[in-house]
Amino acid sequence: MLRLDKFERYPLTFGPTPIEHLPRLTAALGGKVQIYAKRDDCNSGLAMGGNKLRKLEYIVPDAIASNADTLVSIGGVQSNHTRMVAATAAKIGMKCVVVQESWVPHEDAVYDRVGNILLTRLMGADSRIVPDGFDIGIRKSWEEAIQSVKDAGGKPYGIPAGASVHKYGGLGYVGFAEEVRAQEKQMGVIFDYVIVCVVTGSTQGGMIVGFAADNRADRVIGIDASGTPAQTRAQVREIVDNTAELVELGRKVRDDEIVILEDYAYPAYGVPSAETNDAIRLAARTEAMITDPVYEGKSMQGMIDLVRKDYFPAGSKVLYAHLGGAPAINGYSYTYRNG
Ligand code: 5PA
Repeated sequence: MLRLDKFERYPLTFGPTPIEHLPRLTAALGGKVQIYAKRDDCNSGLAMGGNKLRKLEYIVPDAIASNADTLVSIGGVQSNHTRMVAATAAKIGMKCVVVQESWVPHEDAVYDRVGNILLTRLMGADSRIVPDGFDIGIRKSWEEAIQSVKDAGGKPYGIPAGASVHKYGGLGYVGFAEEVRAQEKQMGVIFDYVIVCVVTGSTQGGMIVGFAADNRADRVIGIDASGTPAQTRAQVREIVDNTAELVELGRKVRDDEIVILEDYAYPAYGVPSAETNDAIRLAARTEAMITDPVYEGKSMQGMIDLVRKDYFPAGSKVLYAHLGGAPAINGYSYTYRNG
C-alpha cells in the first residue's frame, strides 16, 4: 500500500477523470490494439485544467502553511504550467508572478498574445517575458523573480518548472495510478501500457512510482518532448527516488523501469514535425480529441508510430494519458490555417 493519504490535498480538480475508449482512432490504426484515453485535460473548471493541477493539489497546502502571499513560477511563453499556477493563485487568493522564458523560436504573429499567456494575464498574474532559452532545470530568472517579490515586501512561494523538482511534485501522479487501478476494477479491464508525454518529469515520475506498487512501472511509456532527453531522464530518476520515499514504496525503482523514448521530440521542443501535425489531425478527425503541438501531439505521434510498428502485442489495451495543453494551439494559427 502506498502512503499517499498522509499528505494533505487541496482540491483543485473535479475528482477522478474519465477513461474513454477511442473506437475510431483504434480502427484507423488497424484495430489490433485497443486505444483508450484518460482525460486529465478535462479535470477541472480552473482555466481549462490539465496535468499541473493534480501536482498543485499536493503543493497548495504547503504554500498556504508557509504564509506566502505570492506564487512564483516559470515556463515558456506558451506554458500550460504557468497558466495553472496563475489559476491556482486566483483560486486561493494569492498573487502570482510567472517568468515566461523564450523556450520556443516562435514564428506566429500572435504567439505571445493568445492561448496560455492570454489566460494567464486575464487571471491577473504578473507575466514577465524574458529572453532565456529552453532548460528544464532551476533557472536564474526564476530565482530573480522570487527575490523581486521579497524586495517589494511580499512573501513568495516558489514552484519550479512543471512543479517537478518541488518536493511534493510527484505525488499527484501517484494518485493517477491509484485512480487507474480503481477504474480498472470498475471497468473489468487491465491496461497493458500507459502512454505519457514527458518533459520536466514529475508526471511520468509519479506514475512510475504509482505503478511500481503492482510491478508495472515499465509499462508506463514516456514519450520525450523536451529534445534534451538525458536531462529529462535524470530529472525523472531524481523525482522517482524522492517520491518513492515519500509514499513508502519500500524498494528502489530500477533504471530499466524508467522507459523514455526519444524518437519523437524532433525537430525541437515546441516545434511540431510533419508527423506530429499528422498525429494531431488524426486524433482530431477521428475522435475530436484535441492535442497540442508542444506536448500531447508528440505523445500522440509516438503512440501512433508504436502501434504501426507493432511495439504493442496484438490485443493490448493502451491508455493514452491526455494531460491537457490545447490552449497553446492558438499560438500556432499559421501552421493550422488550413486545418
Ligand atoms: C506538460 C508540461 P512534465 O513536465 O510533468 O513531464 O509533463 C509534460 C507535459 N503535457 C505534458 C502537457 C500538456 C504539459 O503542459 N508542461 C510544462 C509547462 O510549462 O507547461 C512544464 C513544461
